[in-house]
Amino acid sequence: MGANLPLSSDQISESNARLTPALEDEYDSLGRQLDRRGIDISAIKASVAEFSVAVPSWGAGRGGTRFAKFPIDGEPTNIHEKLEDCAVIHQLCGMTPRVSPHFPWDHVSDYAALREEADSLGLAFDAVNSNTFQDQPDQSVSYKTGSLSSTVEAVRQQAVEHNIDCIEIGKKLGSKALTVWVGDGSNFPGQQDLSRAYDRYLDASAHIYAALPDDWHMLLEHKMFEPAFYSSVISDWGSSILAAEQLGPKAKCLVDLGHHAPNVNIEQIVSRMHRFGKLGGFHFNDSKYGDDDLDSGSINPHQLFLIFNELVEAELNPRDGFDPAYMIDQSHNVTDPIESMMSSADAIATAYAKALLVDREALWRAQEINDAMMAFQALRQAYKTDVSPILGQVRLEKGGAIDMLSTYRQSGWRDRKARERKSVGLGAGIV
Ligand SMILES: [Mn+2]
Repeated sequence: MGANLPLSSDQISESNARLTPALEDEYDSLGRQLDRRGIDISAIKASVAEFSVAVPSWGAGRGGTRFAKFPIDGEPTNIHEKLEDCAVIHQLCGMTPRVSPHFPWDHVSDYAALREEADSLGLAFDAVNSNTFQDQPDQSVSYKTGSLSSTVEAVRQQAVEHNIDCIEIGKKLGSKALTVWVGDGSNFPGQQDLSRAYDRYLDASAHIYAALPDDWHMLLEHKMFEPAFYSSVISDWGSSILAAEQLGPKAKCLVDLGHHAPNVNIEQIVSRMHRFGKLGGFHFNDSKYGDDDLDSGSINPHQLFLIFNELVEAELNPRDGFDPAYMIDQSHNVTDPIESMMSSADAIATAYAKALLVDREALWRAQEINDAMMAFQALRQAYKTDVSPILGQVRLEKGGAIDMLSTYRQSGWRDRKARERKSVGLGAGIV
């Protein structure tokens, strides 16, 4: 842990002391229940303790929609304040040790100093994210025709150079991956030659790939629609995996849970990508209608569980290796982002813990003899189990808070920051 942790560890301990007797009672009871099912609770706890998920720097601020953004008092206004808030999240939940930065939003003049600053807060940096979906004041050509797939060569060149700049920044920050999402696409049938646009994307992306260090991954993030409303160049996992195949072994696919058509079987996409060694990472969030960027597990926790069921299968059967980059990617429009990210990390780790409880032998046996009901029950029994004592115990042992939200609110962090930080003022639209 870092030397400059934001919250008082005494205060966290005091809060935990009140809750520890009840937690011990519930943990012991769950332990006996799992023991009757042949599961060692301490092994599950150890796996959950190993689990981590990155948080996005931009998630520390209030999001918004294309209609409006309503900031909160004490919201972070720059990468330094965002890191502070991310450190609060990690200190309380113990499972978000990395921050994923975004450029140029998080630009600073001294990245070595920024890395030290993060380290002192107990944090490291995760994948760097490039931005070629909006124009910046100092750039020479506009992304209004797209970026990596633009028909304008100077635009493609600029987008390639920006991504290479992001790799260079990432090297200084200790990152090992570049996440590339492009908003490229079209709004009218006929506006764009669908094949040539993809060709241009592949050609430009190959230049970025060539600049990637050997131990890095290039994570390709697909998205069905928005900002393009007729066609997107990298619209689905098919376009993504074909591009990753063509680029080479360092290119992998990133699944953002909100970037699919409604009711798509995302867990099956996960399984397919892993089958071909192309599952590179996740952006966790939840949705009701489209790319809603709601809190993970808030709408469909069962889907999150089924996805983790596939991820645990992948862990057990790593094929060409299995090391996906997990990250939260949400827009917190009506909540304190710190509270949303702690609650989401908990929902994600809960889905993972439940997936670990699946009786794999029983599941595989039922699958082999085509016993659909018993195969389903193997999943259902795990899903029904309340694993919260395991998560609470993991947090307690890591120096985090058993009850994250009440400990956070008691700390008065946001009120204190409201007095210290300058106001972000009225903002328009999503960040
Ligand atoms: Mn995303």
